Amino acid sequence: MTASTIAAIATPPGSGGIGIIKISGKRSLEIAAALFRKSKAGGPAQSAKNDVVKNPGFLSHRLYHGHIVDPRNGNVVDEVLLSWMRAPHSYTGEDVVEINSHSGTLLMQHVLNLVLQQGAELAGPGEFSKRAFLNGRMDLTRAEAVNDLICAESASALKIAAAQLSGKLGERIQRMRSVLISLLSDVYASLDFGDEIEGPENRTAAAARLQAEVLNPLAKLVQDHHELGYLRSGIDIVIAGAPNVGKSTLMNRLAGGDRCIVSAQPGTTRDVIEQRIMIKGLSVRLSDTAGLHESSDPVETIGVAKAWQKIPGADLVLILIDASRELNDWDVRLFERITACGVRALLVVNKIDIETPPFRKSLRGLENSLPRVEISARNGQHIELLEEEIVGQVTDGRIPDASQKIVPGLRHKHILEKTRGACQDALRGMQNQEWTEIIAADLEAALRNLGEITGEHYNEEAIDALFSRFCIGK
Ligand SMILES: Nc1nc2c(ncn2[C@@H]2O[C@H](COP(=O)(O)OP(=O)(O)OP(=O)(O)O)[C@@H](O)[C@H]2O)c(=O)[nH]1
Ligand SMILES: [Mg+2]
Repeated sequence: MTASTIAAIATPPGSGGIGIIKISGKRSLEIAAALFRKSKAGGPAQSAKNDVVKNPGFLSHRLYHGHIVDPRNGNVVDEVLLSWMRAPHSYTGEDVVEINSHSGTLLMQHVLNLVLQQGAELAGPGEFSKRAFLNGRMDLTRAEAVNDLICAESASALKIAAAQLSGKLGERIQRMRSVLISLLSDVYASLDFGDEIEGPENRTAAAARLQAEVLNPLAKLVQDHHELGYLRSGIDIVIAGAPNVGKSTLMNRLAGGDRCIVSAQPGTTRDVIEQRIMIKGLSVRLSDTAGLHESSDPVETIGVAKAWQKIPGADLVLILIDASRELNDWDVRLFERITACGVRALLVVNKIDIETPPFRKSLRGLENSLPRVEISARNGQHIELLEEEIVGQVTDGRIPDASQKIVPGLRHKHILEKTRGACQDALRGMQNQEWTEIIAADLEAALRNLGEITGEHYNEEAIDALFSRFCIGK
C-alpha cells in the first residue's frame, strides 16, 4: 500500500447539485475529521464496533451530515455529507473518505485546498484506479473497463465495458493461463523425470491441448477485436467526392441537422467537419470534406489535402458522384485514386431526382466495381437504403448484442498477438520434438505475455502510461 494520502475532485467541473471530493490513503479520515463538524454532537450508537475504537465518531460505510469548517478561522464553508470507507472495503482498497458538497467550481476547489492543506497530495489522472489495481482490488482489464464506461459514446460501448468490468475478459485470460501453467508443469516434470513423461504421444496430446485451449481462443479474441471493434469505438465514415456533388447535403441528411453549409457554389466546404451520429444503432464519426479538385486557392488546397489525409484511415468512404451531369475524366481519376487507398468504399450516386440522361453512359463501368446506392440527399430518397448498406458493410447485416460479447481493445490485441507467436513457437517445438527447455521457454513467454493483460506481469512505465489516460478523480 502506498504511504501518501491523495485527494481530488471526483465529479465534473461546473455547477450542480452535488460534487464529490475524494480522499484515499491512511490519513484520509484524520484529514477529513479535521475539517468536518458533525451535526449531532457525540459519537454513533453503542452498536459501534472496531471502527469507533479506532476512529472515534465514525463508522465505516455510513453517511454523516455536517459542515466543512475552515480550521484557520472557524468559518463554515459548506454543508456536506461525509462517508468513510474503511480499508480494504473501498474502491482503492485504502481508507477512503468522500465529501459530498454542493457543486460549484470555486466552492469545490476551496474544499479541496483545505484537504490539501491538511497534508493530502493532489491525485494525478487515474491515480485512484491505479491504487485499486496495485492493491489487488481489480485486475487491469477491469480497471480499464472503468475508464471505458466513463468514456463510452454509444450503448454498445457501454455494454462491452460493463461486460469487461464484470470480469469476462479477465476470466477468459485466466482460463488460458491455467492451461499454460498445467502444460508447463508437465514440461518441468519431464525435465525432472526424463522420457516416460516426454514420450511422443504425450507431446502430441500437449500440442493438441495447446491448440484447442489456448491458440484457438487467442485467435478468436484477435478476430473479435477486428470484427467487433466497431461496437467499442464506433466507425469512421468519410464522405468524399468532387466539388458540389452534394457531400454536405448528405452529411446534414444523415446527421439530421444543419451542421454544414450547403450552397450551389463549388468549393463551399474547405475543412474536415466531423460529427458523431448513430446509424441504425451503429456509432459513427462522420466527416464531411472539401470537394477534391486542383485549386489555385491556398485555403482550398489545404482543405483538399486534409480530405486526402482523412481517407486512408476511414473504416468506410462514401464516394459521391453527381447524377445531374456527365462524369468527366477527373471524376473517374478521383474514383480510382480513392479506391487505390485500399479502404472499404461505397459508391453513392446523388441527385437522382435531377438525373440527366447522358449520366448513365458516362459511368464507364464504375458502377459495377463497388457496391452502389442511388439517392437524393436533398429530398431524402433512398437514405434508408444507404443506411442499411452502411451497416451491412461493417457488420454482417445485424448489429450483435454487445452485452454478450468480449471485445478486446487495442492494448489487449497487441499482447494477444505476441502471446500467439510464443504459443505457435511452443507448438512447433512440440511437433518437431525440439528440446524440452526450448518449449518451456516459449510457454513461459506466453504465460508472461498473458499476464500483461490482466496485470499479473506489468512494468511500471506501461502502467503509468495506461492510467494517465484516465480522468482526474477516477
Ligand atoms: N436536386 C438536388 N440537389 C442537390 C442534391 N444534393 C445536393 N444538392 C445541391 O447541390 C449543391 C451542392 O451541394 P453541397 O452539399 O454544398 O455539395 P458539396 O459536395 O458539399 O460541395 P463542396 O463543399 O463545394 O465540395 C447545392 O445547391 C445542393 O442543394 C440532391 O440530391 N438533389
Ligand atoms: Mg460541402
